[in-house]
Amino acid sequence: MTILEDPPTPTVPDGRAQNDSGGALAFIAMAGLLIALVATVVVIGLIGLLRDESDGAGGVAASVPSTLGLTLSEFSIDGQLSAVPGDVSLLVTNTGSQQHNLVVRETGAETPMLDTGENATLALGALEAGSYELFCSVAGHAESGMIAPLEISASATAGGEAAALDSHDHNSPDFDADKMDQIMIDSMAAFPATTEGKGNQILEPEILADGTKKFTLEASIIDWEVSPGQIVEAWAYNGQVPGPQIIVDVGDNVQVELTNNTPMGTDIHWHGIQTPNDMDGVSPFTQDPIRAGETFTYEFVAQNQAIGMYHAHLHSQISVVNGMFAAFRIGERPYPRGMTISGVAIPDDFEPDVELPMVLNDAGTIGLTLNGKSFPGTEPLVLDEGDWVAADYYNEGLTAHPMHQHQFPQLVYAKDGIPLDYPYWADTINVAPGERYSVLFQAVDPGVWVWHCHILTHVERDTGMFGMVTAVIVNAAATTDDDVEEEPATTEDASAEG
Ligand SMILES: [Cu+2]
Repeated sequence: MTILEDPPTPTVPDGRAQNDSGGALAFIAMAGLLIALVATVVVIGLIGLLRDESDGAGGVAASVPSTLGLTLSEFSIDGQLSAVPGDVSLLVTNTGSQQHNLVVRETGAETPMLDTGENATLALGALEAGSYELFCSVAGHAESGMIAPLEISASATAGGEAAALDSHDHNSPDFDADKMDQIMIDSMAAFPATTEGKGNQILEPEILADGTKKFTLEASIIDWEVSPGQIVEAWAYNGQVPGPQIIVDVGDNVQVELTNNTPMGTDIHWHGIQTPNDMDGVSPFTQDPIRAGETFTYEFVAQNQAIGMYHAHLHSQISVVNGMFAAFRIGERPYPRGMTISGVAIPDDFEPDVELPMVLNDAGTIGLTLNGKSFPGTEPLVLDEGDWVAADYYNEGLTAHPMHQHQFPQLVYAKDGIPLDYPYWADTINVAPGERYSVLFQAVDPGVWVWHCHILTHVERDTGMFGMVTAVIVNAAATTDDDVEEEPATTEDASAEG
């Protein structure tokens, strides 16, 4: 990930026709005349530029080659986004953790798909003054923010929008540490922020005459507020991201009626749930696609305890990453009751105080999120000192996320819903796409404790903190007798400290 030095400073164009060997006097005279002529034109041109900073209506615009350094990451395009008219090349580096490319909409030029750390040079040839649109063509990435204007204008300077890139270069004249500190601090102070919409709501079934639990789902495209003011087109079940939680008991007869109001065919795969083959939701093999406007009912017996998910299978690279995913649980979680793990005994009658699904995503219109929200829109977990939490991680994204908890070790007792014979404690748990990890932790210390993905570009960018971060806010237990009525710290008190 190299950072470009400043692009070439604009210089006046060379006179083209001066390459003669020039022996004869007459020729020297001619050349002198020519130089004078070119100089005059250049001076006139410069005056024109000074008078009219826009496009230089005359047409004698400076024409110099520029190489612009750009970086691709989840989900932004940063770097030098302005240049003077002339030959423009882009040195594009993928500093993210997923594949990206860069396309110039107006010219159609595009880099190959770049893996993490790869770069490519995209020669665009001569660009006239104007605004060009750069974007990543991976499905959903432009919608998530990987879109940026490239401004070609005679008044462009080497600086311009280059601040983002220069911010990493301590030697750059544009490096402004105080400003960078302030941007980060301001972005963190915005937490927790309220947003419209909440996912993971528990879906109540209709109980049919024979005891079957019938759940009704509608898939549709909705406006979803990922973080304050950032509203995206989500593909959602029942208008929420993640979709509603379905919880049934072992042995239940389950029906799920899905009406597809998205524009494309769909189906539902019950990930980690055992079903008859024709209920596996893999069209066209196990069923016909549920076309736009159609309804299909899945029916199966909930055979085994499971901590699973449900999501679309057909067009999953669009619909799932854009929001069509949710948690599905059968029976009780397999708590390690009566076990002693690294010296910590879990009581025979253990019950958690709080249960929490933690659904991870990183792609599509939803982007880097916890439970469908990006910091500061992520919901803090507010606890009382001593509370036990049962959290289930579900990764519905495209890359792994090492989920790190400050202060409280997490007891991993089930992987993909399957109870572990040897549960273990860890402060960081790497959750790959499709995986589920079920953990317990106890909030033994008051304070605001950060809980986040430890891929640092999933939580911070030059514009501040974002993405896969939330906090565990632990209110101190009242130190006086039980009959003291209301002394616990409020959420605001606690979050103000952070
Ligand atoms: Cu991550």
